[in-house]
Amino acid sequence: MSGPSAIPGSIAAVLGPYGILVRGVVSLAPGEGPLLTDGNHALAVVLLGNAGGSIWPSFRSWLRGYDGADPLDTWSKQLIRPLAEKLGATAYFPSDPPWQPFQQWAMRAEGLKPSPLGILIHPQFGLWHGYRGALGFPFEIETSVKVAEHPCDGCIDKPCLTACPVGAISRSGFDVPACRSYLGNEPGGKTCVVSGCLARNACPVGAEFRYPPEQLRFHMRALMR
Ligand code: B12
Ligand code: SF4
Ligand code: SF4
Repeated sequence: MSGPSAIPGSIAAVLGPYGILVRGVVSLAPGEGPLLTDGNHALAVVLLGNAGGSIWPSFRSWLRGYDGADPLDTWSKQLIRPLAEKLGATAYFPSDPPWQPFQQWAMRAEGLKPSPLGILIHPQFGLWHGYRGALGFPFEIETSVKVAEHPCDGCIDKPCLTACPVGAISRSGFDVPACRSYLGNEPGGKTCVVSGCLARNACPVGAEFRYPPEQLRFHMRALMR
C-alpha cells in the first residue's frame, strides 16, 4: 500500500516503538490549516501522542543521558523531526509558540470533548493522554472520525470538581495561580506533587491508564514551573 492513506501506518511503524501513537487525522479546508514550511496551508494534520504511560519507558531511558532544558519536548522533537523530513511533512509541537490548536484538532480528529479540568477526556484513556506533536501535509489523508461518547455526560457525582483542596478546579475553569501557590507554598501541596493532581486522580474513567508514579511527578514538576 502507498499514497496518502498509507501515511498514518508508516508513522505508527516508526514512532510506535517509542510509545508515540497516531492519535488521529484532522481534515482541513483550503486555507484553514497551519502553515507548512513552503508557506501553503496544510490540508491534513496527523496528531501524535501518548495514551497512558506509553511513552514513559522509552523517554525515561533517554532522560538518563540528558541534563538540558525541556526534556520531553526535546525527546519528542528528536524523534518526530527526522520523520517529518523523510515524509515531506511539517512538524508542529504543542509547547512551541505560536501555540497550535492541538485540543481543537483532537476534538475534530477523535471526537473528544473537554472535561471540567479543561483537558480533553478520552472514553478509554480518561484524562491520561496527551499530545507530543503533529505532522502537517499538503494533501488530504482519508480518515473516518468516530464520534466518541463523552464520559462526563454520564458522570453524576463529578468527583473531579470537589477533589482539589483549594478549589482550583471549578465549573468556571482552572485557577492556575491558586493551584501553583498551593503546590509551592502549602504543606498539603506536597501530596499533589508526589502523587499527582488530586482532581485528575479522582476521575474514575480510564483509571488503569493513570501515569506511573514517576511520570506523574515529572508532569507535576513541569506544572509548578
Ligand atoms: C498554556 C497551556 C497550559 C497552561 C495554562 C492552561 C490553562 N488552563 O489556562 C498551564 C501551564 C497552566 C497548563 C497546565 C496543564 N496542561 Co496545558 N497546555 C497549554 C498549551 C501549551 C496551550 C493551551 C492554549 O491556550 N490553547 C489555546 C489554543 C492555541 O488551542 P485550542 O486547541 O484552540 O484551544 C481550545 C481548546 O483548549 C478548547 N478547550 C479546551 N478545554 C476547554 C475547556 C472548556 C471548558 C472550554 C469551553 C474549551 C476548552 O478551547 C480552546 C479555545 O478554542 C497546550 C498545548 C496546545 N498547543 O494546545 C497544553 C495542553 C492543553 N496542556 C495539557 C496538559 C495535559 C496540561 C496539564 C494536565 C499538564 C500537567 N503538567 O499536569 C496541566 C493542567 C491543565 C488543567 N487542569 O487545565 C495537554 C492537554 C491534553 C488533553 N488531554 O487535552 C495539552 C494539549 C499539551 C499536550 N502536550 O498534550 N497548560
Ligand atoms: S470525574 Fe466525571 S466529570 Fe470529572 S472528568 Fe471524570 S468523568 Fe468527567
Ligand atoms: S494539582 Fe493539586 S492544587 Fe492543583 S488543581 Fe490539582 S488538586 Fe488542585
